[in-house]
Amino acid sequence: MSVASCGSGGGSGDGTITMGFSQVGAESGWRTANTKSVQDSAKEAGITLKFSDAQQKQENQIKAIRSYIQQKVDVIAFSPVVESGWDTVLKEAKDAKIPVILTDRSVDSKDTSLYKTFLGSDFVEEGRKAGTWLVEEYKSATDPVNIVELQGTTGSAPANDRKAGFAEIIGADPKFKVIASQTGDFTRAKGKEVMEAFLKSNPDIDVLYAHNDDMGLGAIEAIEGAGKVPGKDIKIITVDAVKDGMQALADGKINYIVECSPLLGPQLMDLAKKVVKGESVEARVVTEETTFTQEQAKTALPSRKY
Ligand code: GYE
Repeated sequence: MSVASCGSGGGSGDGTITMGFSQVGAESGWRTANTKSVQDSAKEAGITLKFSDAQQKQENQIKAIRSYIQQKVDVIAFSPVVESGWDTVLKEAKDAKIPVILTDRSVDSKDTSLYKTFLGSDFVEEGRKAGTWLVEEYKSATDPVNIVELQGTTGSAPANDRKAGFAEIIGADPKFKVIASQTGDFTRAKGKEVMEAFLKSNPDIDVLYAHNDDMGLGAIEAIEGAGKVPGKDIKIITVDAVKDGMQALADGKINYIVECSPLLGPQLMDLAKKVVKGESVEARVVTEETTFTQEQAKTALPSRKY
């Protein structure tokens, strides 16, 4: 990658802010909407955006961040594909005096001075919301409830936290049994493939909990392929609430969706302007989110932006 910068403090040198952004990939509808939000908001905010797609690989993100450091961008923002293993590269950014903003996903670094703020959802809470709906839905059931879980990308914050929040809530009642739990990497194709395997080895699945809509949508194909009715024979809970997910919810194929907003761009640009100016910002900025039943999805769909 070429190094193009001039002026002190890096960036363009004319007062325009340059942001280096390392995106996870293009694995899901959520991610596509998130990328668009970041790109559109940078334009609106007059921020020059250097954007790279890591194709769900941490090593690509580390390379991108190093290149942004070399190019002396004014601020680095990234959505860490996994939680661990960031200390070295974040230390390099800190030593180069380039502020870092975590967006969407967090890191597990003990040294929180390595980044300025973390903007994104509360994934544990999302998992709790999914669990709470399930407990309510099955409140009068006395038989065991057999659940299969499609996890997000292994080691990612949303996979870890959505699993933990859900387990915390359903763990209070032993009738809820997670009989299989595996990663579907947040993609439709993997969601379908893993659900096919689940269906083969488990004849009696009551519920699917998928950590995102895309995996849930892939799983619906697998369920239909096995001659079962999604939303009826197997109840489905997902997270995100992207348009395709909401359509499946309105159509009765998904039963409940916990919203996770990808529209982080505007807040990210505001935070970037502040940290570049040296202003202090909140260490944690949590996105506001809701949940959708099938009826609510029908109402919300026409005005859904992503
Ligand atoms: O839920 C999933 C995406 O990090 C919140 O990543 C994000 C997750 C989102 O691939 O669809």
